[in-house]
Amino acid sequence: MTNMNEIKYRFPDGFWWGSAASGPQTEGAAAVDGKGKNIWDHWYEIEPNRFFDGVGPDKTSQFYYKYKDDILLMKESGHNSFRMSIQWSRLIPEGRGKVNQKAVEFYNNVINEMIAHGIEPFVNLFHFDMPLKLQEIGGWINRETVDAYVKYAQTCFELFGDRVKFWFTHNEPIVPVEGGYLYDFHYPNEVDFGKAVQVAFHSILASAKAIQAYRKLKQDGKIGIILNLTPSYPRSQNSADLQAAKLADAFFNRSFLDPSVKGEFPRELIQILKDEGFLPKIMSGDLAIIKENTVDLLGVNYYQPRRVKAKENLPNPNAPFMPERFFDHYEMPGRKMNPHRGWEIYEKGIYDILTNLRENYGNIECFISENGMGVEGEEKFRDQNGMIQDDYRIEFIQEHLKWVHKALEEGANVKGYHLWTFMDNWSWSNAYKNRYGLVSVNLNKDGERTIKKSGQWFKSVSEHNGF
Ligand code: BGP
Repeated sequence: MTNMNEIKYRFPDGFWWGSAASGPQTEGAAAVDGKGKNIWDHWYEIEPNRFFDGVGPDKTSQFYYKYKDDILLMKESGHNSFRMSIQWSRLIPEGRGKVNQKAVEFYNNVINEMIAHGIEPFVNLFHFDMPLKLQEIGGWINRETVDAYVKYAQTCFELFGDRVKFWFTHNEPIVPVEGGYLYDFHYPNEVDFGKAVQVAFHSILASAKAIQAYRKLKQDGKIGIILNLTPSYPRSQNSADLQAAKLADAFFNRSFLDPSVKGEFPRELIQILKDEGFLPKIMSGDLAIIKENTVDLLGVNYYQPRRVKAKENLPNPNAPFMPERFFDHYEMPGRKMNPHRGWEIYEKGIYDILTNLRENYGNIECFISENGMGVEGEEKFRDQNGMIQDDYRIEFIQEHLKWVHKALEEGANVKGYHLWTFMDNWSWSNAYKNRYGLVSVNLNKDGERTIKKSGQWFKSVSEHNGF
């Protein structure tokens, strides 16, 4: 482990070290103490085979019952902060209406326990978990969901805002758009570009309205959004490839980044939506609300870059409209892959994002809110003392942190690093296939936790504020 004299990469005082998780992926207790159903509970009921090994959201790591011990493990693995989410369908079982007092008690307990152990709570409001009752009226397509969400957000601020000083409106709001309405990996698994655009617009509007509601309460904290940014790299510097990368960037990054930070949408994107007849329904006053309620800070989730090239064949005009009408994906020869997840590992991407934020987004305050490596079959790395020797994860984190450090030296306004994730957890369709945690969870032994080598290493990084 690191010794004080050997620190080459030192981070600023007060740097946030920790990890991120979400309610639906960790709490379990999916139908307990008055929790309502969300789309994941529902999808699992109707299509269990969609989920790896048929494991559903009821089987997650049982944080609902084990949070006290888990918070001790956070401490033991060097956390000074932790991002959790409140499950909308636990707090307000039908999405709107009655508040569930058991949920209030649970989230109060978790927040208080974290604070008692010196762990700053970062709280996210929406992590893909649309309450089923609201999905039944169209979810984000229906404007009533925006109103219900703002009420839910306000309820959270009023209940927990005396102690929670870092709030986030959404985690990766583009993912429900992509998964639910374009590429079939989230419920309601439709393919409909027009709906996708409406969902995106309402998510952004909801975020701005929640920010507005938060500021009215004058609670003396910060509010932001968490975006998965995937820097778009062109195959070559020829103008057609460059244009392809620019449009992919507008669709997948700037669509949410620009309205969240600058309060306006990318012009290129608006032009495409206009030309193709896909502008969303906007009510008078909406754009002003988005303009006036931009974020205080940004969470950056980074896993992989997006590599694109100009289209090789003319798009089929009869195929459903997709962003891929403007570019092809490009598999760069020699790229480094995480074979378990099928995602490219490109550490410099994290630096390119931070540099872009510094140069083009007013150097908005930000932190790395997710970055991590999912690995299948980690049990084979368990040694005779019971510890998983995940040196590959240490290397993965370290190589990304070196680039974060370089960005910092050049003036990036980055305040912390949260790994995905604290303990192995359930994932949206891969269930427990890939493990991401600093702490392992043994599903065959009632979810027994053991700190991995990466957890010990992370503690030393946090204690020394560097490595
Ligand atoms: C992000 C999500 C997380 C998490 C992570 C890992 O997109 O915010 O919820 O799941 O990705 O991805 P996966 O679980 O699909 O491997």
